[in-house]
Amino acid sequence: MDPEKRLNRIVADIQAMHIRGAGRIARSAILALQAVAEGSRARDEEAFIKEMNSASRRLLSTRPTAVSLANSVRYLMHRVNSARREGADLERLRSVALAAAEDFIKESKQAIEKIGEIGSRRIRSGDVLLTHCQSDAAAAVMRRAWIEGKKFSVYVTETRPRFQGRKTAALLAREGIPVTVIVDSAARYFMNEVDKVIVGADVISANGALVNKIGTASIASLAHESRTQFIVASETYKFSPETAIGELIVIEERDATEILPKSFLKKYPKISVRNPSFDVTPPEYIDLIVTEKGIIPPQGAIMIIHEMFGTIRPSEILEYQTYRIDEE
Ligand code: RI2
Repeated sequence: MDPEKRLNRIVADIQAMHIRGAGRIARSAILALQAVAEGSRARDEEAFIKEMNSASRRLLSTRPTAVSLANSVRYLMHRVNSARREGADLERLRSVALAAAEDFIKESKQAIEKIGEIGSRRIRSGDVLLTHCQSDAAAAVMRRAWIEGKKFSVYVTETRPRFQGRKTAALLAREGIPVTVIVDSAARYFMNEVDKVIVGADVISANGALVNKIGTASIASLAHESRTQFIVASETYKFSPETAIGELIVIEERDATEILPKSFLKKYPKISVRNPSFDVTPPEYIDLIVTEKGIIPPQGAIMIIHEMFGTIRPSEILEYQTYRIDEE
């Protein structure tokens, strides 16, 4: 497919949530940049970087909260920009971009495997789990534990308004795991039966707070109240470096029609709707974060951020932030 078309398609699919899940979004953005690098007709290095920057901006504007997306773009563009600073020519820049894309995709898939391996050690036979939304990282933990022969069952919330919980339920059921679907508001009703809550992450901030699908924070507070362990499964590229330099995470608000049908909204034009996609779970409610580098308490988030982004200059962190780029 023509690289421009490929980019447009991926941008549209991320926006419409045909491609969704923080990890998948990041990998798709990388595939789009890979297509742009491969098909670039730039005649010199500056034109190539300009083209890549412009594709990055389009991708970054799709889902404002997804730090995974910004970090994947940063990962690739940091390598391209560093090569340029070292004097790489056009063909070298292209090959650096392609190699970075390949590495990111390989490493992000390995990270999920590793999270499964590490996280499954925290699951015991007889456990009753509860999960919210759909997360590849959280699913990897449950799948791995099940394959290892642990017997447990899972409550899955529907996850309004887009019902990603149905997908999680189907996925776990296909593995043979006993699954019970509940409405989001039934979490309190069942929490006393639950031993562990396990969810994925869209963002982990520098203070260890979790930004995840709307409803996660209420579930975490219920878990806290009933002394139920709350586990987050997150690849380290969902950790937000900008929060370490004082920036706040932008919470995406989506269309009212995700909640109410168009006809209803038309009939009652005075009714307003708010539809934030994510909420923030404070670190006090989180027992542990399972990453591919090991298990950390939420207070360890800042160390991961320093380890990962210590080599990236603050200007590069800000360069690939959605709202700054949109301002141009
Ligand atoms: P993985 C999703 O966001 C959910 O909030 C989920 O917990 C998170 O991404 C992480 O997903 P959305 O794209 O990367 O449905 O673990 O808004 O698959």
